[in-house]
Amino acid sequence: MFIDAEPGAERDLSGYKSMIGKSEFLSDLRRINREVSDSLFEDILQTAALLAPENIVMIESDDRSDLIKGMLETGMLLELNQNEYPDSYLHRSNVNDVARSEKDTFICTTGSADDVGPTNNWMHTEKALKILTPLLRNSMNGKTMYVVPYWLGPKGSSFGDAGVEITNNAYVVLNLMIITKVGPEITESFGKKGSYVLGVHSTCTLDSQNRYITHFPELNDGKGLIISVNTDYGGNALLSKKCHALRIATRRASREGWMAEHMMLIGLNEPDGTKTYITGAFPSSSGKTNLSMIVAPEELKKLGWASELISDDITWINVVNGVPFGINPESGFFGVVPQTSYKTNPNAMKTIKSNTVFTNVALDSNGVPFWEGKEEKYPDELWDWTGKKFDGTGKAAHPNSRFTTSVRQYPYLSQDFDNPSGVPISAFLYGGRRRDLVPLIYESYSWDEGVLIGAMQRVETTAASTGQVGILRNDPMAMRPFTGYNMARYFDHHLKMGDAMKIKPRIYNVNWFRKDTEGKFLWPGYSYNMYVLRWVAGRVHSKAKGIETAVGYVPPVEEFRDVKGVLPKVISDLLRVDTKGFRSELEETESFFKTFGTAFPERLWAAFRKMKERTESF
Ligand code: SAT
Ligand code: MN
Repeated sequence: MFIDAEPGAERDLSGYKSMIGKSEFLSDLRRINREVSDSLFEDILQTAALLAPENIVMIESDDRSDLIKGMLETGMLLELNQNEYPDSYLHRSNVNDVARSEKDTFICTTGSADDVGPTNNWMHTEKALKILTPLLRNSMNGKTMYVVPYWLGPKGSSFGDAGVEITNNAYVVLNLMIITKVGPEITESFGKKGSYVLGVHSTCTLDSQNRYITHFPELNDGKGLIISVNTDYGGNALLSKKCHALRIATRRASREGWMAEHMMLIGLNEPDGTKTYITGAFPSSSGKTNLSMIVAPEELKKLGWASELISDDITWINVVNGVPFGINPESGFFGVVPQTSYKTNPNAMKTIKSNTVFTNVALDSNGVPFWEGKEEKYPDELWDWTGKKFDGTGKAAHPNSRFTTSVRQYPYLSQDFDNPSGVPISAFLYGGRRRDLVPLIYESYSWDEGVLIGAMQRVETTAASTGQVGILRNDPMAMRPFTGYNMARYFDHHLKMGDAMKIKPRIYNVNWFRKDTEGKFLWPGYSYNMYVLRWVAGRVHSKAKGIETAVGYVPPVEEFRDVKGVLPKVISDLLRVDTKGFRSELEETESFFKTFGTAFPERLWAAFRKMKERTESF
């Protein structure tokens, strides 16, 4: 077990034993894999001994109705207008707990800070457990302890993974029931996997001074243990998501030869029936979900261009016979609400019209949820995300307000979503919010330079994480907050994965967020990004031209000749590579890369020097 429940003290655990003993999931699991079932029984028992809950509830069905009923009774959920938003609810989180907290997020090992590198917080495992144990002890007194066994990935996929989250929080349970697979359908996959990541989450008192989101990749027999306390918010508390599917997964992936990435994944359909699978890594709240739900503009739709969704946030990539195949480990969205409208993202609007849990949005007098960007005007009467009457100052919905909805409600879900083998990926996009420098798109000259482009990403911070918004920071591959080990080794792993691929995805840098001198966006974005994807598909299938620049190939302006409403002059500005600007960008990047010391791969320095030389000769 991970922690000494009560050193020296003998507790009577028979009550807990009989509660756990009733679990059908455990008894079914026992038939498939006795060892895993016994070890899960023991983990639940020991966790209960430490947390001392009033009772234990196993989540072993995907029926959410009882849970929701209970949450409505306690006020944890408010029912929305059931005519407009059937089976949909609002949850208001604690006001001090509304976004991921990177400063409180730790990777803990028995080695040294070098294990996690300069972009992560590190703590020695023993020290962390010393801090956490007293916070956890008896923290579920009088509360229910929910146990949620979940499965990440398509059912039966050898690329999937099993996890168990133990939590006192029904909102966390409800979200897990949407964003992961739970219930009897997962028992077989779970048992066959033979191990699981264990997550323990306790609300405690929501004391922000004692908030910890800790990862122990070495514990739980090397499968990984996650402990999160004093927070109930999204990525801090839904441990399947960033904690398991990224931080724990990245480290395992580096050892086992696969990749866990903060990437959306779509299938692009061309008029001639060609399908091209494209991933895109963008920091939280930078348009990843919108891109994953893209609708072609009318002119392209008429011709037959369309997009289907596999993943909006996380993609796991395995190389099979030299070809990278991607799966979505998740089964639901936890997407940013503000600025979502029928204009910007009609598919999201359709998806969240029913069966949706909203977190921290505003509410009008008819019980209809509201957020900035939903409609032109504020409704006459509105209650803000904290439940106070909205007086027009500040934001009505929290900038990081979210929707949780099953992917099954998405109107254009790929038929390959459930394919246990995943889909073959042809292109990686890297991007983020950059008001200047980065052109609309360019293509790297090689895999290694593509890894460099990913590693070079400097983008503006967003409301998805606590702290200031709009600050430019290095966020390699949009993975700075989500890599569970030293990022220098993560870069090295990327380079090596390229070696394992016979057909390497082409790698692009994209930027939808360039602004003019008056601060207005130059590119309309959203559905217009389909023109950019069209060029990507053209490149993949050797149909589209590229013009050489210092940093890579850019599309000729003619590629965008049919774009309506954007002046050709603006397009050419958007595609211009500011060579001098990139030279200073590389200097900035160099100092960031140097923070990794000797762990930084020489091979990436070589790619860096090549690009730098080109910025001097172009
Ligand atoms: O809060 S989450 O980490 O789940 C969302 C995000 O920041 O991407
Ligand atoms: Mn994300």
